[in-house]
Amino acid sequence: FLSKPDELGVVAVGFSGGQCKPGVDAAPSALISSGLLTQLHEELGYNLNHDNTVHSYKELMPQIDPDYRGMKNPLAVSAVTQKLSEQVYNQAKEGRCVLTLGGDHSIAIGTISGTAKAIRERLGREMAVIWVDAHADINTPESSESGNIHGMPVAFLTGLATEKREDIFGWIKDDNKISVKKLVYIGLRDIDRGEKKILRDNGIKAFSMHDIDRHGIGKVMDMALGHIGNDTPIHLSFDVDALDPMWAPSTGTPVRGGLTLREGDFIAECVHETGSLVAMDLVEVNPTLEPGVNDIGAQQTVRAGCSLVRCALGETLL
Ligand code: HAR
Ligand code: MN
Ligand code: MN
Ligand code: MN
Repeated sequence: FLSKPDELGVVAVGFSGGQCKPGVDAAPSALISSGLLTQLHEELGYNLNHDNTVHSYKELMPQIDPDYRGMKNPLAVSAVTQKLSEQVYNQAKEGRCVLTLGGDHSIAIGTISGTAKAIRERLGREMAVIWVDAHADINTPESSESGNIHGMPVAFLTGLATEKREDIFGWIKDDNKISVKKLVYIGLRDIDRGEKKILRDNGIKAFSMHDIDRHGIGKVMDMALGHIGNDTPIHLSFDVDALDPMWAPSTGTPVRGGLTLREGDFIAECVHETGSLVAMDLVEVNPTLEPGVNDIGAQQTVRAGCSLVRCALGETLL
């Protein structure tokens, strides 16, 4: 194992400023209320390092936050992810695997930048990122049509987007970044034209739903992990919208034709089996959307999210 096998860092991030729909900030509390942390402790035996706080970072929110290079809420997203980066770094540098419960996917700017730096210092290694998502989230501020920063985290983390202003992601230094060569996507099916060009021009490894249909999820995981290479530290960033809306309807931008719950769990299990998982994000659960009768859609999505996390942390080991 590249992290202490029985220790887990937990960071709960109730943040929704990377996109426009309220509610995704309520996900950490919903996941925790449904018993996720208790299960990780009592059933999987982890010693949890958690401050028992769902961070909303209200103290970091600016009074006014005008669009900048087309980005919405740039100061807030930058300030929150900078603080989160430090929290995740502090957990990872102790040798703990770090679980972050989001929040929208902009928070990956904080989590990945924090783990990347800690892993460089602790292991002298560059880590890989497995990004499981319907979307590539690799827009630059200029290529983005929405201005929502949750569609841009990968661009800032790989250095494909840069900004000098320290208060708008200029705090992301080289040791916080990841290489496009060590990035692998799984589950893509809704990619903007500008993003397709970025993926092509940079030769980024991506397994779309088409690839999963063609080869099956088993072969796709062999290829994805083969691309990363043995013994490479892995940060798994899991957007619940990678799952088909049949399994995870309560998310801000659902896209039909996605992963089954079993395929999602299988991805997480395969990453666990490598022994190289150093961090996981679970993002974009929005328990206030698709409430339906008795909140069935929200409950289903929360349950799916809990299952993905347990699988990545070793639940199905025989
Ligand atoms: N690509 C679109 C954009 O940049 C939509 C992104 C939707 N993103 C997420 N994260 N839900 O994966 O705005
Ligand atoms: Mn916390
Ligand atoms: Mn995403
Ligand atoms: Mn997505």
